[in-house]
Amino acid sequence: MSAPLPLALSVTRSAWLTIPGSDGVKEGKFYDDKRVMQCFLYMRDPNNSSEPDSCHYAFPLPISPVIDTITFEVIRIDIMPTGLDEKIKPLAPWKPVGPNEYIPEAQTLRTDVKPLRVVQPEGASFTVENFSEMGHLVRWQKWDLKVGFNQREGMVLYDVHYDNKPLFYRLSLSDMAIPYADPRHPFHRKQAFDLGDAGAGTMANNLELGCDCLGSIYYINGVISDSQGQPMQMPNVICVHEQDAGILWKHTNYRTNRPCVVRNRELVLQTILTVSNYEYVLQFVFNVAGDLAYEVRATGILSTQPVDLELTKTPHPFGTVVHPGVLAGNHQHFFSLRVDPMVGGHGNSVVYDDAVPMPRDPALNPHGVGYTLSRTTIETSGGHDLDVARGRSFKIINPSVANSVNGAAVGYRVSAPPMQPILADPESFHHRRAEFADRGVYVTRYADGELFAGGTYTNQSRGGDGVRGWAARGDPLGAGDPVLWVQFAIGHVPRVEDFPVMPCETVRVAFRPANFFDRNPAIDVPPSRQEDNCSVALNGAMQGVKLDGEKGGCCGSN
Ligand SMILES: [Cu+2]
Repeated sequence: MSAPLPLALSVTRSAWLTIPGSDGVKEGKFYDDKRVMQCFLYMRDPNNSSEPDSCHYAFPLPISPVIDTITFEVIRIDIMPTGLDEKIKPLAPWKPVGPNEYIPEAQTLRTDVKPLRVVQPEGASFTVENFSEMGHLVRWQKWDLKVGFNQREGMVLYDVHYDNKPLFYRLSLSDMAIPYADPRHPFHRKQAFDLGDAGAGTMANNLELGCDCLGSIYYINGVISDSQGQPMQMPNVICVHEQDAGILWKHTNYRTNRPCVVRNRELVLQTILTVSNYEYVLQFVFNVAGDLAYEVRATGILSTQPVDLELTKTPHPFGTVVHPGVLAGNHQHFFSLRVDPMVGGHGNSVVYDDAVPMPRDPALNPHGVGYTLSRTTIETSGGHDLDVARGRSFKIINPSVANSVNGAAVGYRVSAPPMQPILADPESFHHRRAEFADRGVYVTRYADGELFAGGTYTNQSRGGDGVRGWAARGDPLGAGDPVLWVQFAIGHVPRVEDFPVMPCETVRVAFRPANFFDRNPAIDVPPSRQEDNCSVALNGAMQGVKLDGEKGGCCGSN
Protein backbone atom coordinates (compact mmCIF):
# COMPACT_ATOMS: atom_id res chain seq x y z
CA MET A 1 0.00 0.00 0.00
CA SER A 2 1.21 3.50 -0.66
CA ALA A 3 -0.10 6.91 0.21
CA PRO A 4 0.36 10.18 -1.64
CA LEU A 5 2.83 12.62 -0.14
CA PRO A 6 0.92 15.52 1.43
CA LEU A 7 3.56 17.91 0.16
CA ALA A 8 1.55 20.97 -0.65
CA LEU A 9 0.69 21.81 2.92
CA SER A 10 3.34 20.26 5.02
CA VAL A 11 6.64 20.69 3.27
CA THR A 12 6.58 24.45 3.36
CA ARG A 13 6.23 24.36 7.13
CA SER A 14 8.59 21.48 7.78
CA ALA A 15 11.90 22.39 6.26
CA TRP A 16 15.31 22.32 7.95
CA LEU A 17 17.30 25.03 6.31
CA THR A 18 21.01 24.72 6.37
CA ILE A 19 23.66 26.93 4.97
CA PRO A 20 25.84 24.40 3.23
CA GLY A 21 29.51 25.00 3.48
CA SER A 22 31.79 25.23 0.56
CA ASP A 23 33.10 21.95 -0.71
CA GLY A 24 35.55 23.39 -3.20
CA VAL A 25 33.54 22.24 -6.24
CA LYS A 26 33.30 25.25 -8.50
CA GLU A 27 32.29 23.93 -11.91
CA GLY A 28 28.85 25.34 -11.47
CA LYS A 29 27.24 22.00 -10.80
CA PHE A 30 27.05 22.65 -7.10
CA TYR A 31 26.89 26.46 -7.32
CA ASP A 32 29.59 26.86 -4.73
CA ASP A 33 29.99 30.57 -5.37
CA LYS A 34 26.32 31.41 -5.02
CA ARG A 35 24.66 32.27 -1.74
CA VAL A 36 22.48 29.23 -1.30
CA MET A 37 20.55 27.25 1.25
CA GLN A 38 19.93 23.54 1.26
CA CYS A 39 16.50 22.50 2.53
CA PHE A 40 15.98 19.18 4.21
CA LEU A 41 12.31 18.38 3.91
CA TYR A 42 9.96 16.55 6.23
CA MET A 43 6.26 15.93 6.19
CA ARG A 44 3.62 15.86 8.85
CA ASP A 45 2.15 12.57 9.91
CA PRO A 46 -0.45 12.07 7.13
CA ASN A 47 -2.80 10.58 9.71
CA ASN A 48 -2.47 13.59 12.01
CA SER A 49 -1.69 16.46 9.68
CA SER A 50 -3.85 18.95 11.56
CA GLU A 51 -1.59 18.77 14.63
CA PRO A 52 0.94 21.59 14.19
CA ASP A 53 3.26 20.14 16.85
CA SER A 54 3.39 16.66 15.40
CA CYS A 55 7.04 15.57 15.12
CA HIS A 56 7.87 15.85 11.44
CA TYR A 57 11.44 14.68 12.05
CA ALA A 58 9.95 11.16 12.06
CA PHE A 59 9.03 11.68 8.40
CA PRO A 60 12.14 12.83 6.53
CA LEU A 61 11.82 13.06 2.75
CA PRO A 62 14.51 11.98 0.28
CA ILE A 63 14.42 15.18 -1.78
CA SER A 64 16.34 18.34 -0.97
CA PRO A 65 15.93 21.60 -2.89
CA VAL A 66 18.74 24.11 -3.00
CA ILE A 67 17.56 27.71 -3.03
CA ASP A 68 19.32 30.84 -4.19
CA THR A 69 18.78 33.11 -1.20
CA ILE A 70 19.15 36.26 -3.31
CA THR A 71 16.59 35.43 -6.00
CA PHE A 72 14.68 32.74 -4.07
CA GLU A 73 14.91 30.47 -7.09
CA VAL A 74 15.05 26.73 -6.59
CA ILE A 75 18.26 26.10 -8.46
CA ARG A 76 18.29 22.33 -8.14
CA ILE A 77 16.69 19.47 -6.27
CA ASP A 78 19.02 16.86 -4.85
CA ILE A 79 17.85 13.29 -4.42
CA MET A 80 19.36 11.78 -1.30
CA PRO A 81 21.01 8.42 -0.98
CA THR A 82 18.86 6.29 1.34
CA GLY A 83 20.82 3.04 1.43
CA LEU A 84 24.14 2.10 2.95
CA ASP A 85 26.26 3.67 0.22
CA GLU A 86 26.30 6.64 -2.12
CA LYS A 87 23.92 5.20 -4.73
CA ILE A 88 20.86 7.28 -5.57
CA LYS A 89 17.78 5.16 -6.07
CA PRO A 90 14.69 6.12 -8.06
CA LEU A 91 12.09 7.77 -5.87
CA ALA A 92 9.45 5.32 -4.73
CA PRO A 93 6.01 5.80 -3.22
CA TRP A 94 6.12 6.46 0.51
CA LYS A 95 5.53 3.40 2.63
CA PRO A 96 3.47 4.23 5.70
CA VAL A 97 5.23 4.20 9.08
CA GLY A 98 3.87 5.31 12.41
CA PRO A 99 4.54 8.63 14.12
CA ASN A 100 6.89 9.28 17.04
CA GLU A 101 5.55 12.23 18.99
CA TYR A 102 7.14 14.17 21.86
CA ILE A 103 4.18 16.32 22.90
CA PRO A 104 2.66 15.29 26.25
CA GLU A 105 -0.86 14.76 24.96
CA ALA A 106 0.47 11.96 22.74
CA GLN A 107 1.88 10.03 25.74
CA THR A 108 0.48 7.97 28.56
CA LEU A 109 1.98 10.11 31.28
CA ARG A 110 3.25 8.51 34.50
CA THR A 111 1.16 9.41 37.51
CA ASP A 112 3.59 9.05 40.43
CA VAL A 113 5.53 12.33 40.09
CA LYS A 114 4.71 14.57 43.03
CA PRO A 115 5.30 18.34 42.96
CA LEU A 116 8.83 19.48 43.81
CA ARG A 117 8.79 23.16 44.70
CA VAL A 118 11.72 25.46 45.30
CA VAL A 119 10.72 27.86 48.08
CA GLN A 120 12.77 30.86 49.12
CA PRO A 121 10.69 32.28 51.97
CA GLU A 122 12.91 35.31 52.41
CA GLY A 123 13.46 35.93 48.69
CA ALA A 124 16.56 35.50 46.58
CA SER A 125 20.09 36.28 47.79
CA PHE A 126 21.04 38.18 44.64
CA THR A 127 20.26 41.65 43.34
CA VAL A 128 20.02 42.91 39.78
CA GLU A 129 20.22 46.54 38.80
CA ASN A 130 20.28 48.27 35.45
CA PHE A 131 23.51 50.12 34.93
CA SER A 132 22.66 51.22 31.41
CA GLU A 133 19.93 50.81 28.80
CA MET A 134 21.45 47.50 27.74
CA GLY A 135 23.26 46.09 30.73
CA HIS A 136 22.49 44.63 34.13
CA LEU A 137 24.68 44.46 37.21
CA VAL A 138 24.25 41.28 39.23
CA ARG A 139 25.55 40.95 42.79
CA TRP A 140 25.52 37.65 44.67
CA GLN A 141 27.65 36.16 47.42
CA LYS A 142 30.69 38.41 46.88
CA TRP A 143 30.37 38.11 43.09
CA ASP A 144 29.58 41.10 40.92
CA LEU A 145 29.27 40.99 37.17
CA LYS A 146 27.63 42.77 34.29
CA VAL A 147 25.34 40.99 31.86
CA GLY A 148 24.91 41.98 28.22
CA PHE A 149 23.06 40.45 25.31
CA ASN A 150 23.70 40.69 21.59
CA GLN A 151 22.50 39.17 18.33
CA ARG A 152 25.53 37.00 17.69
CA GLU A 153 26.63 35.67 21.09
CA GLY A 154 23.44 36.09 23.10
CA MET A 155 24.41 36.31 26.77
CA VAL A 156 27.79 37.97 27.46
CA LEU A 157 29.40 38.69 30.83
CA TYR A 158 31.66 41.64 31.58
CA ASP A 159 33.70 42.81 34.55
CA VAL A 160 33.43 39.69 36.68
CA HIS A 161 34.76 40.19 40.23
CA TYR A 162 34.80 38.14 43.42
CA ASP A 163 35.14 40.03 46.68
CA ASN A 164 36.11 43.10 44.61
CA LYS A 165 38.99 41.18 43.04
CA PRO A 166 39.03 41.32 39.24
CA LEU A 167 38.74 37.96 37.44
CA PHE A 168 37.34 38.21 33.91
CA TYR A 169 37.03 41.19 31.58
CA ARG A 170 34.67 39.47 29.14
CA LEU A 171 33.22 35.95 28.80
CA SER A 172 31.12 34.62 25.95
CA LEU A 173 30.37 31.56 23.91
CA SER A 174 32.05 32.58 20.68
CA ASP A 175 30.71 29.92 18.32
CA MET A 176 29.61 26.35 17.82
CA ALA A 177 30.37 23.98 14.96
CA ILE A 178 28.43 20.79 14.35
CA PRO A 179 30.07 18.82 11.54
CA TYR A 180 28.22 15.71 10.36
CA ALA A 181 29.95 12.48 9.40
CA ASP A 182 27.94 11.31 6.38
CA PRO A 183 30.34 11.64 3.43
CA ARG A 184 27.66 11.34 0.76
CA HIS A 185 26.32 14.21 -1.30
CA PRO A 186 24.49 16.36 -0.20
CA PHE A 187 25.16 15.48 3.46
CA HIS A 188 28.90 16.06 3.10
CA ARG A 189 28.33 19.82 3.42
CA LYS A 190 26.27 19.54 6.57
CA GLN A 191 27.97 21.58 9.26
CA ALA A 192 26.10 24.12 11.37
CA PHE A 193 27.64 27.18 13.01
CA ASP A 194 24.77 28.01 15.28
CA LEU A 195 26.13 31.37 16.44
CA GLY A 196 27.80 32.45 13.20
CA ASP A 197 25.05 31.23 10.88
CA ALA A 198 22.00 31.97 12.99
CA GLY A 199 22.90 33.95 16.12
CA ALA A 200 22.52 32.98 19.76
CA GLY A 201 20.67 36.22 20.43
CA THR A 202 18.33 35.80 17.49
CA MET A 203 17.49 32.23 18.49
CA ALA A 204 17.05 32.87 22.24
CA ASN A 205 13.85 31.56 23.80
CA ASN A 206 11.35 33.65 25.70
CA LEU A 207 11.79 31.85 29.02
CA GLU A 208 8.76 30.88 31.05
CA LEU A 209 8.15 30.93 34.78
CA GLY A 210 7.81 27.49 36.30
CA CYS A 211 9.07 25.71 33.18
CA ASP A 212 12.63 26.62 32.35
CA CYS A 213 13.84 27.21 35.91
CA LEU A 214 12.49 26.78 39.41
CA GLY A 215 12.31 29.08 42.40
CA SER A 216 12.63 32.85 42.57
CA ILE A 217 13.60 34.02 39.10
CA TYR A 218 14.73 37.35 37.72
CA TYR A 219 14.26 37.72 33.96
CA ILE A 220 16.43 39.93 31.79
CA ASN A 221 15.20 41.24 28.45
CA GLY A 222 17.36 41.82 25.40
CA VAL A 223 17.23 44.17 22.44
CA ILE A 224 18.75 43.21 19.11
CA SER A 225 18.37 44.55 15.60
CA ASP A 226 16.12 42.79 13.12
CA SER A 227 17.01 42.07 9.51
CA GLN A 228 16.02 45.63 8.57
CA GLY A 229 18.20 47.20 11.26
CA GLN A 230 15.26 48.06 13.47
CA PRO A 231 15.36 47.44 17.24
CA MET A 232 13.64 44.24 18.26
CA GLN A 233 12.64 43.47 21.83
CA MET A 234 13.62 40.04 23.10
CA PRO A 235 11.72 39.52 26.37
CA ASN A 236 12.90 37.14 29.09
CA VAL A 237 15.97 35.87 27.21
CA ILE A 238 18.12 35.40 30.34
CA CYS A 239 16.92 34.09 33.67
CA VAL A 240 18.81 34.48 36.93
CA HIS A 241 18.18 32.17 39.85
CA GLU A 242 19.82 30.29 42.70
CA GLN A 243 19.92 26.54 43.09
CA ASP A 244 21.07 24.10 45.71
CA ALA A 245 24.14 22.18 44.55
CA GLY A 246 24.64 19.54 47.20
CA ILE A 247 27.40 19.56 49.77
CA LEU A 248 30.26 22.02 49.28
CA TRP A 249 32.44 20.89 52.19
CA LYS A 250 32.08 18.70 55.24
CA HIS A 251 34.16 17.32 58.04
CA THR A 252 33.17 15.23 61.02
CA ASN A 253 35.58 15.12 63.92
CA TYR A 254 35.35 11.39 64.57
CA ARG A 255 36.58 11.91 68.10
CA THR A 256 33.65 14.14 69.05
CA ASN A 257 31.24 13.13 66.27
CA ARG A 258 30.68 16.79 65.53
CA PRO A 259 30.06 17.38 61.85
CA CYS A 260 30.52 20.71 60.12
CA VAL A 261 28.76 20.83 56.78
CA VAL A 262 28.18 23.65 54.33
CA ARG A 263 25.93 23.28 51.34
CA ASN A 264 26.93 24.60 47.98
CA ARG A 265 24.69 27.09 46.32
CA GLU A 266 24.90 28.23 42.74
CA LEU A 267 23.81 31.34 40.91
CA VAL A 268 22.68 30.45 37.41
CA LEU A 269 22.41 32.79 34.44
CA GLN A 270 20.62 30.82 31.78
CA THR A 271 19.65 31.34 28.17
CA ILE A 272 18.16 28.74 25.84
CA LEU A 273 18.47 28.62 22.08
CA THR A 274 16.21 26.89 19.61
CA VAL A 275 18.18 26.39 16.41
CA SER A 276 15.77 24.59 14.09
CA ASN A 277 15.60 21.07 15.52
CA TYR A 278 18.10 21.45 18.39
CA GLU A 279 17.96 23.23 21.71
CA TYR A 280 20.97 24.41 23.68
CA VAL A 281 20.61 25.32 27.33
CA LEU A 282 23.52 27.64 28.07
CA GLN A 283 24.44 28.63 31.61
CA PHE A 284 27.04 30.61 33.46
CA VAL A 285 27.12 29.08 36.95
CA PHE A 286 28.78 30.71 39.97
CA ASN A 287 29.25 29.09 43.36
CA VAL A 288 30.04 30.31 46.86
CA ALA A 289 33.64 29.07 46.72
CA GLY A 290 34.78 31.34 43.90
CA ASP A 291 34.13 28.80 41.13
CA LEU A 292 32.66 29.80 37.80
CA ALA A 293 31.44 27.29 35.24
CA TYR A 294 30.00 27.37 31.76
CA GLU A 295 27.53 24.59 31.13
CA VAL A 296 25.95 23.44 27.90
CA ARG A 297 23.03 21.07 27.75
CA ALA A 298 22.22 19.83 24.27
CA THR A 299 18.62 18.74 23.84
CA GLY A 300 15.85 19.03 21.25
CA ILE A 301 15.41 16.80 18.24
CA LEU A 302 18.01 15.02 16.16
CA SER A 303 18.49 16.20 12.60
CA THR A 304 17.17 13.18 10.72
CA GLN A 305 17.37 11.85 7.20
CA PRO A 306 15.56 9.04 5.36
CA VAL A 307 16.87 5.49 5.24
CA ASP A 308 15.31 2.59 3.38
CA LEU A 309 12.62 0.96 5.49
CA GLU A 310 14.07 -2.49 4.89
CA LEU A 311 17.39 -1.29 6.43
CA THR A 312 15.75 -0.41 9.76
CA LYS A 313 17.37 -3.38 11.53
CA THR A 314 20.69 -3.10 9.66
CA PRO A 315 23.62 -1.24 11.26
CA HIS A 316 24.33 1.91 9.28
CA PRO A 317 27.88 3.17 8.70
CA PHE A 318 27.02 6.85 9.15
CA GLY A 319 24.44 6.95 11.91
CA THR A 320 21.82 5.23 14.01
CA VAL A 321 18.34 4.21 12.93
CA VAL A 322 16.10 5.80 15.58
CA HIS A 323 12.69 5.03 14.07
CA PRO A 324 11.61 2.92 11.08
CA GLY A 325 12.93 4.67 7.97
CA VAL A 326 14.66 7.40 10.03
CA LEU A 327 18.44 7.76 10.30
CA ALA A 328 20.17 10.16 12.71
CA GLY A 329 23.65 10.83 11.43
CA ASN A 330 26.78 10.78 13.57
CA HIS A 331 28.14 14.23 14.31
CA GLN A 332 30.26 16.24 16.70
CA HIS A 333 29.24 19.36 18.62
CA PHE A 334 32.10 21.77 19.21
CA PHE A 335 31.83 24.80 21.46
CA SER A 336 34.36 27.59 21.81
CA LEU A 337 34.27 29.71 24.94
CA ARG A 338 36.13 33.00 24.63
CA VAL A 339 37.81 34.06 27.86
CA ASP A 340 39.29 37.55 28.12
CA PRO A 341 40.82 37.40 31.60
CA MET A 342 41.93 39.88 34.23
CA VAL A 343 42.79 37.48 37.03
CA GLY A 344 44.06 39.68 39.83
CA GLY A 345 44.13 42.57 37.34
CA HIS A 346 45.45 42.88 33.80
CA GLY A 347 48.79 41.49 32.69
CA ASN A 348 47.92 37.79 32.75
CA SER A 349 49.85 34.78 31.50
CA VAL A 350 48.57 31.38 30.46
CA VAL A 351 50.47 28.34 31.70
CA TYR A 352 49.94 24.61 31.85
CA ASP A 353 51.05 22.27 34.58
CA ASP A 354 51.83 18.60 33.93
CA ALA A 355 52.16 16.03 36.70
CA VAL A 356 55.20 14.01 35.65
CA PRO A 357 56.81 10.92 37.16
CA MET A 358 60.29 11.39 38.58
CA PRO A 359 63.06 9.15 37.32
CA ARG A 360 64.34 6.57 39.77
CA ASP A 361 67.19 7.95 41.79
CA PRO A 362 69.05 6.10 44.56
CA ALA A 363 68.89 9.12 46.83
CA LEU A 364 65.84 11.17 45.84
CA ASN A 365 63.41 8.59 44.42
CA PRO A 366 64.68 5.14 45.38
CA HIS A 367 61.22 3.51 45.38
CA GLY A 368 60.01 5.00 42.10
CA VAL A 369 56.88 6.59 43.54
CA GLY A 370 57.76 10.25 43.14
CA TYR A 371 56.11 12.64 40.76
CA THR A 372 56.29 16.38 40.51
CA LEU A 373 54.81 19.26 38.58
CA SER A 374 56.28 20.72 35.45
CA ARG A 375 55.07 24.20 34.49
CA THR A 376 55.16 25.57 30.94
CA THR A 377 54.38 29.20 30.24
CA ILE A 378 52.78 29.79 26.85
CA GLU A 379 55.02 32.45 25.37
CA THR A 380 53.50 32.80 21.90
CA SER A 381 50.00 32.46 20.48
CA GLY A 382 49.06 28.96 19.36
CA GLY A 383 46.98 25.87 19.91
CA HIS A 384 47.34 23.35 22.73
CA ASP A 385 45.67 20.19 23.96
CA LEU A 386 44.90 18.44 27.18
CA ASP A 387 47.13 15.49 27.98
CA VAL A 388 45.26 13.06 30.20
CA ALA A 389 48.34 10.93 30.83
CA ARG A 390 50.14 13.95 32.25
CA GLY A 391 47.12 15.37 34.07
CA ARG A 392 47.62 18.62 32.20
CA SER A 393 45.80 21.63 33.58
CA PHE A 394 45.74 25.08 32.04
CA LYS A 395 45.85 28.09 34.33
CA ILE A 396 45.48 31.82 33.90
CA ILE A 397 47.89 33.47 36.29
CA ASN A 398 48.94 36.97 37.22
CA PRO A 399 52.73 36.93 37.64
CA SER A 400 52.73 40.30 39.37
CA VAL A 401 50.33 39.34 42.17
CA ALA A 402 51.61 36.87 44.76
CA ASN A 403 49.43 34.70 46.95
CA SER A 404 49.71 35.93 50.53
CA VAL A 405 50.23 32.41 51.92
CA ASN A 406 52.65 30.72 49.56
CA GLY A 407 53.87 33.48 47.27
CA ALA A 408 52.63 31.74 44.10
CA ALA A 409 51.29 33.86 41.27
CA VAL A 410 47.53 34.08 41.82
CA GLY A 411 45.59 32.11 39.27
CA TYR A 412 42.45 30.40 38.04
CA ARG A 413 42.53 26.84 36.74
CA VAL A 414 40.60 25.89 33.61
CA SER A 415 38.95 22.48 33.90
CA ALA A 416 37.62 21.33 30.55
CA PRO A 417 36.72 17.73 29.73
CA PRO A 418 38.99 15.97 27.23
CA MET A 419 37.87 16.62 23.66
CA GLN A 420 38.13 14.43 20.61
CA PRO A 421 39.25 16.80 17.84
CA ILE A 422 37.25 17.17 14.65
CA LEU A 423 37.36 13.92 12.71
CA ALA A 424 37.04 15.40 9.23
CA ASP A 425 40.49 15.43 7.67
CA PRO A 426 42.59 18.61 7.67
CA GLU A 427 42.05 19.20 3.94
CA SER A 428 38.26 18.96 4.25
CA PHE A 429 36.10 22.04 4.27
CA HIS A 430 34.54 20.87 7.53
CA HIS A 431 37.99 21.11 9.13
CA ARG A 432 39.01 24.32 7.40
CA ARG A 433 35.77 26.08 8.33
CA ALA A 434 35.62 24.93 11.97
CA GLU A 435 38.69 26.97 12.89
CA PHE A 436 38.47 26.03 16.55
CA ALA A 437 37.49 22.35 16.47
CA ASP A 438 40.96 20.88 16.23
CA ARG A 439 42.58 22.02 19.49
CA GLY A 440 41.41 21.99 23.09
CA VAL A 441 42.82 25.41 23.84
CA TYR A 442 43.88 28.32 21.69
CA VAL A 443 45.70 31.30 23.15
CA THR A 444 45.88 34.51 21.15
CA ARG A 445 47.04 38.00 21.91
CA TYR A 446 44.07 40.33 22.26
CA ALA A 447 43.17 42.14 19.06
CA ASP A 448 40.15 44.30 18.36
CA GLY A 449 37.48 42.54 16.33
CA GLU A 450 38.65 39.00 17.12
CA LEU A 451 35.55 37.79 18.93
CA PHE A 452 34.25 34.82 16.97
CA ALA A 453 36.30 31.63 16.84
CA GLY A 454 34.89 30.52 13.50
CA GLY A 455 35.45 33.91 11.90
CA THR A 456 33.15 36.85 11.40
CA TYR A 457 31.17 35.32 8.55
CA THR A 458 30.55 31.59 8.74
CA ASN A 459 27.89 31.24 6.06
CA GLN A 460 29.56 29.22 3.30
CA SER A 461 32.93 30.14 4.79
CA ARG A 462 36.06 28.45 3.51
CA GLY A 463 38.29 28.87 6.54
CA GLY A 464 41.24 31.15 7.18
CA ASP A 465 39.37 33.79 9.19
CA GLY A 466 39.16 32.46 12.72
CA VAL A 467 41.05 31.57 15.82
CA ARG A 468 43.33 29.01 14.14
CA GLY A 469 44.52 31.70 11.75
CA TRP A 470 44.93 34.32 14.49
CA ALA A 471 46.85 31.92 16.72
CA ALA A 472 49.14 31.01 13.83
CA ARG A 473 50.55 34.55 13.80
CA GLY A 474 52.79 33.44 16.66
CA ASP A 475 52.27 36.71 18.54
CA PRO A 476 54.42 37.07 21.66
CA LEU A 477 52.30 36.83 24.80
CA GLY A 478 54.46 37.25 27.89
CA ALA A 479 52.54 38.76 30.79
CA GLY A 480 50.44 40.74 28.38
CA ASP A 481 46.91 40.57 27.14
CA PRO A 482 46.12 36.95 26.31
CA VAL A 483 42.74 35.68 25.18
CA LEU A 484 41.96 32.07 25.94
CA TRP A 485 39.66 30.06 23.69
CA VAL A 486 38.49 26.93 25.48
CA GLN A 487 37.01 24.23 23.27
CA PHE A 488 34.80 21.40 24.48
CA ALA A 489 32.69 18.93 22.60
CA ILE A 490 30.03 16.27 22.55
CA GLY A 491 30.75 13.33 20.25
CA HIS A 492 27.23 12.45 19.26
CA VAL A 493 26.58 8.93 18.09
CA PRO A 494 22.79 9.04 18.35
CA ARG A 495 20.90 6.55 20.48
CA VAL A 496 17.35 5.36 19.99
CA GLU A 497 16.72 7.07 23.34
CA ASP A 498 17.60 10.43 21.77
CA PHE A 499 14.39 10.28 19.73
CA PRO A 500 11.81 11.78 19.40
CA VAL A 501 13.40 14.31 21.77
CA MET A 502 16.78 14.04 23.37
CA PRO A 503 17.40 13.94 27.14
CA CYS A 504 20.01 16.63 27.83
CA GLU A 505 23.62 15.77 27.09
CA THR A 506 25.59 17.94 29.49
CA VAL A 507 29.13 19.27 29.25
CA ARG A 508 30.70 21.76 31.66
CA VAL A 509 33.88 23.83 31.75
CA ALA A 510 34.92 25.11 35.17
CA PHE A 511 37.20 27.91 36.29
CA ARG A 512 38.45 27.32 39.83
CA PRO A 513 40.70 29.53 41.92
CA ALA A 514 44.24 28.13 42.14
CA ASN A 515 46.28 29.88 44.83
CA PHE A 516 44.08 32.92 44.35
CA PHE A 517 42.64 33.18 47.88
CA ASP A 518 44.42 32.75 51.21
CA ARG A 519 42.19 29.87 52.33
CA ASN A 520 38.93 28.16 51.40
CA PRO A 521 36.88 31.19 50.33
CA ALA A 522 33.67 29.47 51.44
CA ILE A 523 34.79 29.03 55.04
CA ASP A 524 32.46 31.86 56.04
CA VAL A 525 29.32 30.37 54.49
CA PRO A 526 26.89 29.57 57.33
CA PRO A 527 26.49 25.86 58.08
CA SER A 528 23.57 23.88 56.78
CA ARG A 529 20.86 23.99 59.45
CA GLN A 530 17.65 22.06 59.78
CA GLU A 531 16.02 25.20 61.21
CA ASP A 532 16.50 26.84 57.80
CA ASN A 533 16.16 23.84 55.53
CA CYS A 534 13.05 22.26 57.08
CA SER A 535 13.90 18.85 55.66
CA VAL A 536 11.52 16.00 56.40
CA ALA A 537 12.44 12.44 57.45
CA LEU A 538 9.89 10.41 55.51
CA ASN A 539 10.30 7.21 57.48
CA GLY A 540 10.85 8.92 60.80
CA ALA A 541 13.98 6.87 61.37
CA MET A 542 16.13 9.88 62.23
CA GLN A 543 13.70 11.42 64.63
CA GLY A 544 14.90 11.22 68.21
CA VAL A 545 18.20 9.62 67.22
CA LYS A 546 21.20 11.37 68.74
CA LEU A 547 24.56 9.77 68.81
CA ASP A 548 26.77 10.16 71.84
CA GLY A 549 28.75 13.34 71.59
CA GLU A 550 26.81 14.70 68.63
CA LYS A 551 26.02 18.36 68.94
CA GLY A 552 23.00 19.54 67.07
CA GLY A 553 22.66 16.90 64.35
CA CYS A 554 23.46 17.78 60.75
CA CYS A 555 24.35 21.38 61.36
CA GLY A 556 26.76 20.86 64.19
CA SER A 557 25.90 24.16 65.84
CA ASN A 558 26.51 24.50 69.53
CU1 LIG B 1 23.93 16.02 18.54
